[in-house]
Amino acid sequence: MLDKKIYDSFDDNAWCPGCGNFGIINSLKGALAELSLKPEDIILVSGIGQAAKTPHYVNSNVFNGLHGRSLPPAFGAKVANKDMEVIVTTGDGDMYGEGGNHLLHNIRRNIDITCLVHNNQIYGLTKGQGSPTTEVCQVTHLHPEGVRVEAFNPISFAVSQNTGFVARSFSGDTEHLKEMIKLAVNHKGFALIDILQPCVSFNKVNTAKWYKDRIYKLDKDYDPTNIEAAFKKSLEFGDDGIPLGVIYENSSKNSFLENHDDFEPLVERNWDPKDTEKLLNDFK
Ligand SMILES: Cc1ncc(C[n+]2csc(CCOP(=O)(O)OP(=O)(O)O)c2C)c(N)n1
Ligand code: SF4
Repeated sequence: MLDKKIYDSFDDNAWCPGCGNFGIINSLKGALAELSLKPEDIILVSGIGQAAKTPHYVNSNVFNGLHGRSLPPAFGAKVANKDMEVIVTTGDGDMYGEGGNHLLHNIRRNIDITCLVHNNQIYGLTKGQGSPTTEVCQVTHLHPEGVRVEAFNPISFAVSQNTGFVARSFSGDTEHLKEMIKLAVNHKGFALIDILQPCVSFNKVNTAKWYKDRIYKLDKDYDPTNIEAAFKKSLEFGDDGIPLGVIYENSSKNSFLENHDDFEPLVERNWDPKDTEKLLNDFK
């Protein structure tokens, strides 16, 4: 166990007082310290947004890239340095909106990355437009008559894609979040944590109280390895409750790097380079 002060950075913090990002960064540093990961052993990668500023405030290796593009450099960092602990820490707009395509394909690849999505159900940095997770009918600056499209359900999506590790936590429960981050980092393969986070300045609906009134922790006898039960659980989000914990886990899948450890063919190659020549000639 390390002292979590070693992750403190000297950058001035630009977050609003009361922002849920403070709880998330606190849990992240606590998890890294308890996992004894030194600043040089980790890289935090993000896109653009308030959440995406997290790497600025952590003493570690950092890559802060373009909006929606946190996963491509994270993928590159992991492939280039297998021993590096790669953690993406970014917003719901960044990951589920602009970055959605990268999320889908990195889940498929099962690259060993921990993906922390600070889900405040709004675009914070650009001052409160609806994000992919804003609920239908919610009024925002950009939708004065209410959002007219259904919200994206990241947990259902991730379970449906057989993502290796899928969890939900809350920025206001830093102990729970710290434990979820430790499990996600230790998971071999792609791990997603959707972290509910109040945006005190621009989301006046999903406040800390709104979340606290609805969240509950999964029972000890809940089985996260049952994909059908997990999918059913993933549909719970609203006034009847919002489950927190590991919703789905499949540890039996090979990670991307295991599948590319050597370049032995996965199936016997029944093809000769000369065949290409023949094929091209056939087209003439
Ligand atoms: C390609 C591109 N489109 C749009 C923007 C403008 N933009 C910057 S941050 C942002 C939204 C960020 O929202 P989210 O990822 O939810 O993070 P938050 O600020 O709420 O933490 C947008 C739309 C941009 N920088 N680049
Ligand atoms: S605008 Fe919202 S998300 Fe951004 S720092 Fe302020 S409270 Fe946090």
